[in-house]
Amino acid sequence: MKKSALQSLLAFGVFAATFVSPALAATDWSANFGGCAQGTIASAGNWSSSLNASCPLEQGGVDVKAGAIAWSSSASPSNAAVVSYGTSGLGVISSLDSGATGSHAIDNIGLMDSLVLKFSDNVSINSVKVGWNATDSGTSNSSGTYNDSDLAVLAWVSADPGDNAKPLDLTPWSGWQLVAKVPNIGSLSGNQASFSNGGITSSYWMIAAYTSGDYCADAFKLLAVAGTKSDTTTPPGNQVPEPASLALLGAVAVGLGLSRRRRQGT
Ligand SMILES: [Ca+2]
Ligand SMILES: [Ca+2]
Repeated sequence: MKKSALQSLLAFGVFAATFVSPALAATDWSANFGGCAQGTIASAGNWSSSLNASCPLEQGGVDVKAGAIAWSSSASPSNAAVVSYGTSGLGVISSLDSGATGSHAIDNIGLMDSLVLKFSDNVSINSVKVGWNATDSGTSNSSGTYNDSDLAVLAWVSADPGDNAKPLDLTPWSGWQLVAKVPNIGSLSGNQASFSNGGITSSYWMIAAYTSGDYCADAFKLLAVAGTKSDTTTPPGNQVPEPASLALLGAVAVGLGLSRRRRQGT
């Protein structure tokens, strides 16, 4: 069976950080998306045109903007938009979403949604917080029932794509690296998770509805991210200090998990 775009993407991930705890990690910047205005609809694959420039995100000297992307199980990108829900955070509406609760979150029923975060500096993300999730607020729509909120954090580790390029082009997927998987963030204290990130820094990060446990039916809205700022001036997508053996194991593990998901369906 053909892999979906996200599956292929995550299978190329060479590092999956160990989830640590819901406690706050040491940070020197944070961004809260609770005050963002609506984004605009981006045409398929052109995530950068959905970047929300009006978010009040100058915190800790790091500016960040959020863009949306969604794609189908056959790796076709969809039109998508960042949608703001106040203190619930940011969701993604894509072309197959109904607009119902859960559907207009970052979800993976129908299409697989993610937010791309574009930072003004090279940063490391070490914690995420959601303001709404399907674990706390289970809901159903015509496409299915959301029952948890598995989340993935990925970093762009390839060349700087620039303002108008697309780091989410369908090739090469290896430009993104899986940094952390957070199973069911809505079950954690404060709907928040902290994790080790292996020292990876980038100016492009992605927060995606992901798979573990039941491998499907995830929905959440991203309220905040935090982390550390790199002291270097290297372009986005740089160092990835990871032994090859661990990298291979991580890729295999992810691939096995995703194969299982495909067998179970979404
Ligand atoms: Ca959605
Ligand atoms: Ca799930």
